Amino acid sequence: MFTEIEGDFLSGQKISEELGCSRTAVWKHIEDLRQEGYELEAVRRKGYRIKTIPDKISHNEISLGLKTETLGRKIHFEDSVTSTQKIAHQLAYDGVPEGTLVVAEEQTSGRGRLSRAWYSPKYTGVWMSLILRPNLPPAKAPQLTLLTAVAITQAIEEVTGLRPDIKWPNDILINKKKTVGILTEMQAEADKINSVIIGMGINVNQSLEQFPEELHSIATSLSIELGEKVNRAELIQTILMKFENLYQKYLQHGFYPIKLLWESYAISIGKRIIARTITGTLEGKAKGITEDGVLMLEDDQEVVHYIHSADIQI
Ligand code: BT5
Repeated sequence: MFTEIEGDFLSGQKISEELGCSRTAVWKHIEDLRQEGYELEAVRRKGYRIKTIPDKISHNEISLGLKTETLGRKIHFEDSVTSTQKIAHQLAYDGVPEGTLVVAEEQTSGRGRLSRAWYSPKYTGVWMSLILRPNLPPAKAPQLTLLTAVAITQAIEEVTGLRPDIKWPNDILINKKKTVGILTEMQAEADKINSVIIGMGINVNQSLEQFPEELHSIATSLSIELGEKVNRAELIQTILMKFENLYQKYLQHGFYPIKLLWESYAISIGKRIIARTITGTLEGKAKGITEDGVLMLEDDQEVVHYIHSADIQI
């Protein structure tokens, strides 16, 4: 209906008559459209008007002009999935080549670490999983989370000019609010990685109202911070370029060059932090990361603890 009237107001009464539903149902439909990325203006006595339609991306937009050698050379592009991780796990198991990328416009059960939910509304973010097949022992996989954080940070800087901070191990923050979450999983044998599946969730064009209430004080998107919309396809291409560059460096020279870059973006090093691990809570100064990407925390008794996985409060 809205497409027929091109930018004019449509009254709630008219919508309910034409669709044959109640005014409450109309309101519900309007909310659904908002959730889908439509920006609607509501004016008393006039009704509703569409201000902007959702900005969709396509497989072609990502792959045309992509200059990488291996990353993203095969893309599985989906409109709606439960989780790109789930699809990527199956593809990895089926033997797809390194660099295969799964991208979705929406995830209905996006997930974070420890099965937490990752909120992934339609047409607003970058929700993707990259499959790698490095010839490395499983203990090295956490380094790839840090490498990913550097690649995404560099890409955000290049595309938006914003200056993100990395919070160990898997968050990227802008103005102290979470903008990106990374989830690294793998399929491995005792001493050999078969595949690493790197999930990347980036809040790009959500407005604050598009976040659920409980995330308002802790999350943000690139467009909120920048004050304008960001081209998601361009961001994906730039991430893949930066990633490939760092990954080649990493495979040739090891983690050290990546560690230096990571440290230049890290927010918590040298500061007092609280680390919540599955075995308990530790408080002290973040001294840095080891050559393997493990966090070193010095407590008030000057004992250094090596932390492999935790939620960090700064
Ligand atoms: C993460 O977990 O930060 C990893 C998120 C990885 C998401 C990507 S999207 C593509 C791929 N497919 C998936 O299914 N997942 C990956 P964690 O550190 O556990 O943080 C999870 C917490 O972040 C939640 O408990 C919320 O508090 C918060 N959160 C959820 N959705 C968010 C969002 N969109 N933006 C910011 N914070 C969010």
